[in-house]
Amino acid sequence: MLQFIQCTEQNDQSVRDELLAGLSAAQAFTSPKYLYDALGSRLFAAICELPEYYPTRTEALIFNTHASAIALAVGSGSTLIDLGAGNCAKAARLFPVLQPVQYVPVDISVNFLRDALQRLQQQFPSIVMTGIGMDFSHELVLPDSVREAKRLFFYPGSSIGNYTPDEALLFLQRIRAACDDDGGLLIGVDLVKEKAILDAAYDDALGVTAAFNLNILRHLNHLLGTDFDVQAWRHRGFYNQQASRIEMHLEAAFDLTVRWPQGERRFVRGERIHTENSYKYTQRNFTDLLTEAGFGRLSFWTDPQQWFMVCHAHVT
Ligand code: AVJ
Repeated sequence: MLQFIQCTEQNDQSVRDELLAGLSAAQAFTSPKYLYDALGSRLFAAICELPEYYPTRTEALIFNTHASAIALAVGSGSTLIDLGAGNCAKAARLFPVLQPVQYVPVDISVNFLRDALQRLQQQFPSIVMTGIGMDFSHELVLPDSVREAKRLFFYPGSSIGNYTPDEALLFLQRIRAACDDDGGLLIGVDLVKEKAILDAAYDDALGVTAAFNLNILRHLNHLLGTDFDVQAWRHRGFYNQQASRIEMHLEAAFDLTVRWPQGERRFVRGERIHTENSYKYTQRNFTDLLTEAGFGRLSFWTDPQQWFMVCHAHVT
């Protein structure tokens, strides 16, 4: 059984208003979700292949190494809800291990899910599949066709790092609220580590992360009618140790003005647009966050270097 549901529609005007407010702010910023247009998604996939970008491959290693322990903690027969599923590949690799009865990939547009989910349904005909289009950063209310029993939210890749710790708590509380007493969470979290390793992961030698960051300017030109010249901007990606986060910025190479149909913004040389934060956690402070959000009975798995962690939590 295969079904697709678009729950929330993105409104073009509210997207424009939100983006222009960020660009016009004293400290200009954009939400990291605008990094992922069609080309941005491909550049992110290329980042995941880079030697410097350890999270994707380290998380995969943890899932492979600890598959049976993870299966034991999670239990079979879950309703597997995959937040930010994209091509559904990470979850699909876990089907034989987790044996879910229903698979529910969620992404911003249900159209991103169609091809991948149709193929998966043929490969796994006994799993009920329900593709959902929803911006789950705003709300997390699932349609009735998503079984309420044994909901297991799956949030891999350390995407939680894009939220500030306060926002991450609210987000985890929203997941908690979407679960019955038998629900849980399987999440991948990037860990605090030596600055040189983190700096390299977000400013790689080939310049793929630079291209990924700069590409947001092309996306903005498309969405807003701005006249950003990609050549006039430099990628900055570095670990801020005080804040336990990677910061990505775009920095003006010289004084310039960006214009759009109803306005403009001047940037002086060296002025930045903040495009992303990626918070890094310790096992201790992530445990505190989960506990405060209403989760308990925690299990953690990590790699030999303790660079990345996969965590399972039951609701309490
Ligand atoms: C998709 C948010 C997990 O923070 O590592 C990769 C995005 N940005 N390189 C991350 C990203 C620059 C990635 N997340």
